[in-house]
Amino acid sequence: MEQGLNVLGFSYNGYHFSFGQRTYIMGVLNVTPDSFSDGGLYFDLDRALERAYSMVEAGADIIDVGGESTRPGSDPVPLEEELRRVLPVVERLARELKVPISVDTYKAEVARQALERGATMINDITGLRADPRMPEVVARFGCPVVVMHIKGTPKNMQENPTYEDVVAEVKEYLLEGIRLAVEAGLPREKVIIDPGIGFGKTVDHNLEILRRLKEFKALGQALLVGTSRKSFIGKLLNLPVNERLLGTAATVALSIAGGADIVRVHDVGEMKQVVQMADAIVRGYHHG
Ligand code: 8Y7
Repeated sequence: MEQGLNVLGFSYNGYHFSFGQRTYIMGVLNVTPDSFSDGGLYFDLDRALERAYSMVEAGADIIDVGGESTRPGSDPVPLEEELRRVLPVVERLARELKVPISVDTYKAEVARQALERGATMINDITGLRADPRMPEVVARFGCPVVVMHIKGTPKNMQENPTYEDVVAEVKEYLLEGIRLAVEAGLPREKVIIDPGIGFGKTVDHNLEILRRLKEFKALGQALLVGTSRKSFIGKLLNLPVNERLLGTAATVALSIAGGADIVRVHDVGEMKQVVQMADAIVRGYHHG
């Protein structure tokens, strides 16, 4: 079935989501120490807020706040530290911004406290597997949740990932994540699925997922894709992380052609142009 004839809609926390009409842009807001010059003893709240405001100005529909780096090889962050990084930012942004706040966490306690402070969405890179309490938390609030596929952990995921059929295995994992959420009582339409580009995948796995993206749409859920500046682009183009804008643009355009409903990006202003063009071509949607 054509996208756009099949609109997935719901409201939560005063925000309405209507997937299928146009592509939503999720802007990345890292609140990890390496993002800041002071080495992490003290987070510059105002700098994080500035960055969020500028992404909204540039066209972000959602701001994704994350307190743990999940780059390959990175270590987990203790609960207390993650709460300390994330909660003040969430509280201020939820009060001051006119777009919904997503919280990138796999810890149920972080999710619970962030949702109490006004967050609208939870982005779980483990697809509800890391913390057995996560399904009940998102179900109790009735908030949208991103169920992402990962093979392994951020620490070890890039150590020789193998699949018989990467799309089949990722789909199975996402189906189980949907089941966990629905079983806990969350309405199915609030589960957003994500194949987890770069999370336990080789360059060829990532390319095959993007090539076969439409197969994920068959699960009937809204679809998020995060390719922004990722290492598969760097490896293909032989470019460092600060020179991957055009490579990212190509993946964003093709993700939308493949049925993505949300794209998670760092360079919001630039990708807004890509999204507008792709939405006009793919969906016949003209951004205002
Ligand atoms: C993704 C993500 C990251 C992604 C979702 C990076 C937190 C790595 N990537 N969440 N997070 N999807 N849902 O390079 O692809 O931004 S972190």
